[in-house]
Amino acid sequence: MIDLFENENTGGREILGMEAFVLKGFALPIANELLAKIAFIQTLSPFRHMTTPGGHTMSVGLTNCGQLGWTSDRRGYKYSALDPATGNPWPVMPNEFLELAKSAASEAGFVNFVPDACLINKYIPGTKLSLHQDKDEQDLRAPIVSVSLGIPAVFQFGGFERGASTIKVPLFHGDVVVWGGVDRLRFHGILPLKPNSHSILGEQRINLTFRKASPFNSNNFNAF
Ligand code: MD6
Ligand code: FE
Repeated sequence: MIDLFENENTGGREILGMEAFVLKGFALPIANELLAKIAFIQTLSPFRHMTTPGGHTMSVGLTNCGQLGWTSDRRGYKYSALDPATGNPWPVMPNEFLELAKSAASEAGFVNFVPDACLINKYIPGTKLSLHQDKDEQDLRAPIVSVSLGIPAVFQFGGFERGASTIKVPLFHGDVVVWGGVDRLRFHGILPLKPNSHSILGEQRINLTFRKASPFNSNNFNAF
């Protein structure tokens, strides 16, 4: 099926919580640049399906860029400076990525966000991401900035326990979710993607998730 309206609406914001927002279409002006950088990154660190500690193969394909990359295997989840598939450092985070993440964070009220990790997830129709909390980062005061590209997905946004009720939020090409503060540890996930096709990406959704994975360090402040 082809979407005539790939971006439901642009320019507004949707409030998901006290400190959680969808910035509609925020990344649209630079979406093509982001896609070009992703195409380059995957030549250095290809998308792969990681194994969860429970022994399942993730349906999401993933890679990373930045100083630290999120990885999973039978031993658990962790951030690592090296790509376990290549033994090399993860590709450098492009400046466009960094600037987008900083400006989206400040738009949502989080000043001084400097991500050191960008997880890049690839979905095809049928792919899902089960409800989870993002808690592998050491400085939970930093927000998370999540950029949706390609075909739409339904984001589930819940409470602080897995069983709590969730709201369902459609995310379109160019939408950016920013969340932190009191909402930082909410459970969330992506429902199985419906068959669809995007004019540029085809039958794919790519999600960029920016985090600050390293511990709090006062040297990170450069206000003076
Ligand atoms: C995704 N996102 O949108 C998966 N986590 O593909 C996440 O897991 C996520 O969008 C934390 C904050 C925002 C997110
Ligand atoms: Fe997450």
